[in-house]
Amino acid sequence: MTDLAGRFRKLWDEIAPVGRDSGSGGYLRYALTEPELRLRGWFRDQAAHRGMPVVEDGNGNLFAWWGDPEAGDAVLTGSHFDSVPHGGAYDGPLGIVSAFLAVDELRAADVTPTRPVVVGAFVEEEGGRFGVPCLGSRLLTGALPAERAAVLRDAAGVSFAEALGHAPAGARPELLARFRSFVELHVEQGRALAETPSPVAVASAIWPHGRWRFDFTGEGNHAGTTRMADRRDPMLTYAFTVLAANKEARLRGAHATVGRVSVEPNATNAIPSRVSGWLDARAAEPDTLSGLVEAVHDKAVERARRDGTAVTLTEESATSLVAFDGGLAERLARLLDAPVLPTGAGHDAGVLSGHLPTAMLFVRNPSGVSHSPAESATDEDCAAGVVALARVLAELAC
Ligand code: HGY
Ligand code: MN
Ligand code: MN
Ligand code: MN
Repeated sequence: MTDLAGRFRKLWDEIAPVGRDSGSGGYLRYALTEPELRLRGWFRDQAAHRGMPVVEDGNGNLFAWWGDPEAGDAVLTGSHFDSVPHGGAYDGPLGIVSAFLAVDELRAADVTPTRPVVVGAFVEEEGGRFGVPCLGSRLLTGALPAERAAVLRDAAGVSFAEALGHAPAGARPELLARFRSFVELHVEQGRALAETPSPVAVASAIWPHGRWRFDFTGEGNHAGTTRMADRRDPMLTYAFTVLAANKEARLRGAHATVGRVSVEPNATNAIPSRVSGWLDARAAEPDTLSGLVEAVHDKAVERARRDGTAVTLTEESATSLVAFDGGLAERLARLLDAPVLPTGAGHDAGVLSGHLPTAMLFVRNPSGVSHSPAESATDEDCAAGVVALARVLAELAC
């Protein structure tokens, strides 16, 4: 194992146990809950250890500065700590650990950037607790108003403002203006690199994607005494809609997932009165995505008529096509001699790309699996990611 791979493993092992579920082996690191708060504490310790003052933006995002925290023209890197339920170890934290190690690499090589280098940790990127993905970066950039974020509630009814301990500050244009570029390193969420000799890739684009909530309502009733012909069962309409989403996505070469459902009253011996299902839909082109969602909605309405149920559709969040700064991506791909890949996964980099030149680096994931305990990356490839990030930071900050 190379020295850097050893140093990566040593730092990685400091956070690996935090929030890990002993049953599934996955991570339960919801934003601002005990495990994620411990990781934020670890972030502060790492920054302090490197003499990097931490600036908070009032929205739950942390920024550790190598250089004058009052100065501008800074190169931002970093990612997020939070996970999906039982998520993988690398999605998010890899970008933060790699950023601190990349700073160490530059310092060890006596590279002194002429611009500040900032390591960021964005809050609630997955939307796993408050339901809106990239909540922290959307607040920082003004994409989401503070008053809307403040009242978002988790499953226990705790609001984002309560979890944060204060009302979110909302847009911080004066802080955002102090960053000249953003580079997010992230574990690859797919297997494109697994089939190549390259441990690292540069991102070209993020597919348009979004989350829609389907609410199916019918008539709650007794499972044992209600004749089948007399039922208005929303579970039937829901089930049909899931199958329709799968079929319509395949027809379009798009991705559709219904991974979350809630049922009322959720009793074995009661026909549901309401079923809600969350559709995560993604496609390479915006028109394909809107066509997919529309087709699924039409099929759901048609089926609801047959079932005597009703269906409403609510868009919860949507992200348009993110085409990363092509010149920057090509420049970094040449610098690193790395392939350029699109992704179907959303990232804070997607939000920031509307405000400053933004790039992403992907680190090979042999399993290709993500949002699951099976997510993987080797120490050697993670070390290669650190070297690549250090080279990019030297290229952009010197
Ligand atoms: O859901 C996503 O695409 C990202 O991993 N948050
Ligand atoms: Mn994720
Ligand atoms: Mn992520
Ligand atoms: Mn992400």
